[in-house]
Amino acid sequence: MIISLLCRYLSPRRFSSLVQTVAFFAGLMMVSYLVYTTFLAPGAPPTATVLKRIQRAGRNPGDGYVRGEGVRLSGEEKTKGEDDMKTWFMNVVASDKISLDRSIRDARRGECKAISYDLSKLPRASVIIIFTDEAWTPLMRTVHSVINRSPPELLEEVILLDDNSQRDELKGKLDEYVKRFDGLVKVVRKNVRHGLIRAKLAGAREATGEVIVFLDSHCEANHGWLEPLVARIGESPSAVVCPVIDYINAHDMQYSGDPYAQSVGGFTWSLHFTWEPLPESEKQRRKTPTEYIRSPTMAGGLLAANREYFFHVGGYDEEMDIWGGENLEIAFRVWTCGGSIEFIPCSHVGHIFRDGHPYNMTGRGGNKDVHGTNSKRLAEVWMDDYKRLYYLHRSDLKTKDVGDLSERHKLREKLQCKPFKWFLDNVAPDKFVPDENVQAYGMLQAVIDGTKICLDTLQQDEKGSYGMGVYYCQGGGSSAQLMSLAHDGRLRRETSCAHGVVRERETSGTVVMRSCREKGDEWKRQDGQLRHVNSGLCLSIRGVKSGEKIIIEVCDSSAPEQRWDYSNPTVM
Ligand code: LR7
Ligand code: MN
Repeated sequence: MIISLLCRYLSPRRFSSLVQTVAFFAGLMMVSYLVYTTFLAPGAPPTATVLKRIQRAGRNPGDGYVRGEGVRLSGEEKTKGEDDMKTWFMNVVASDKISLDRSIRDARRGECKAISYDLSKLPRASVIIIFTDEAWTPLMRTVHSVINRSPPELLEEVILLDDNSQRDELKGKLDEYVKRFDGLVKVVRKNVRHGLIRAKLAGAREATGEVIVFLDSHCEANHGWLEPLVARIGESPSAVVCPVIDYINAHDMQYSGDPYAQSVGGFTWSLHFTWEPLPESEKQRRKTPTEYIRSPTMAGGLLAANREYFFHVGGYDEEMDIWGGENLEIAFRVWTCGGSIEFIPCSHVGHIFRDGHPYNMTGRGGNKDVHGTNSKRLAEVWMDDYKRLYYLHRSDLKTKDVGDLSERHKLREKLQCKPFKWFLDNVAPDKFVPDENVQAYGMLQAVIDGTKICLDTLQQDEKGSYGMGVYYCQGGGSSAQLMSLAHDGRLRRETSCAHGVVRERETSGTVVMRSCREKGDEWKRQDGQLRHVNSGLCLSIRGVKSGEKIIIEVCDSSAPEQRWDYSNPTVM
């Protein structure tokens, strides 16, 4: 009825001009809506078109260094670059030579490249980059690589968390620079030094994405890095996931990535992070090479988590200062409180590995041992009685006040987290516990003319191979003198195992400690002697003085030089 009235009233001419007017206003509204949502609306996520424009606007002119090639310097620049190594622990001259948008090789294996993701179904991510006085080009290359290599659909925002940097260019110039990213990159400043642990927390608190991703401020995101991270978190929100960390050489910025990398994270009882080979159990469990890898621990810098889960499971320990410890803490905590730490083989991110810290490492109250005190906090809260193994290395910290732990204890209680022993048995079964399930443990000592002498590492670097020595026994159990005779017959320390080395046609030899990843020789305890099974020779200190290397020689059960006692033997 209304329509027929309208039709009668409207002549064809009038009708078409009305349609035109309506269409004009509708068009105007649509355009202004688009302009508003894409450019002006506060906090609106970037659309694909906006991100592409940002990517183009951000681009820096190319240079000769493509595909992640290293920079070769000469003359004055070379000298200047070498000086940089002393102050920055990276060659800033070299970094400055490379485009912020340099190309790098796709470090993924073929199977990874073949996966296609339904981006509309994946959670979006806030990428948090924390920094304190980082050099300009490594920092901005991190930002550019993230923007260039993230699908717009998945990138909520990039948060640059400035942990009280003092250098001028990280102030006004930075604020000015990020304007080209149209609000996608936010700079958040802390005017008191937070240290990296509180800085990460502060960044996470600013984030709005369903997923948060942390990066160090000298990284380069590789091709397709983000999709597999957020996909895994979408599938399993309690998985805290890490990309494969590719290597960027601090001397020349050369990028190298191994598509077949398959390490997992481990730890030492002195609470440092280690890389370990893929455990047999994971080899069995995984059906495809693209599947996630369960890892006992993580390196710490590069990780992604569901934001709500991250806070639910306790974020980080707010009282940890400056650097260190938070990486093992989050790993022990997440695993024992019901989540998992996983490495995602299809996600690669490069990191510039530096030999030192180009910033002040002194914590609150002049604390010069932030790694030690942070680690004590984690040992006290998460390791139950196994903290004893940390104190073996750091007996000086036993009585040290490391601040209030009650909040963290409460968290563990609230989340009903499993004991550390569960972690050892189920997550890190290959980790050697020196004083559990062994034939004997303690200081191996011989007595010569009334003087006690003990097997001792003689302060040698235990990472490589080294000759085992002897030294006057140190009461109280110096960690350098502790040895275990494991159930498998290996005479060993945390990671190194004793091998007997005898030259052909000789009747005595030396004892060399080598990584226990090699099979390792068998030793037998017999009537107070320690016999090296392969050679049939016995451990002896004949002719060996304190500070010298131990020997093996023809067994003689009456020789006091071959009589070994475990002081504090824990024979089980
Ligand atoms: O007080 C500080 N405030 C900060 O914001 C000290 C540092 N930082 C920033 C710093 O600018 C950098 O972006 O924190 C980040 C990490 O500092 P780095 O690069 O000096 O640390 P790192 O790479 O030597 O250390 C590793 O272990 C640390 C332990 O606390 C952190 O977990 C780092 O994030 C971690 N980095 C990685 O895991 C990268 C891969 C290395 C490997 C293997
Ligand atoms: Mn780093």
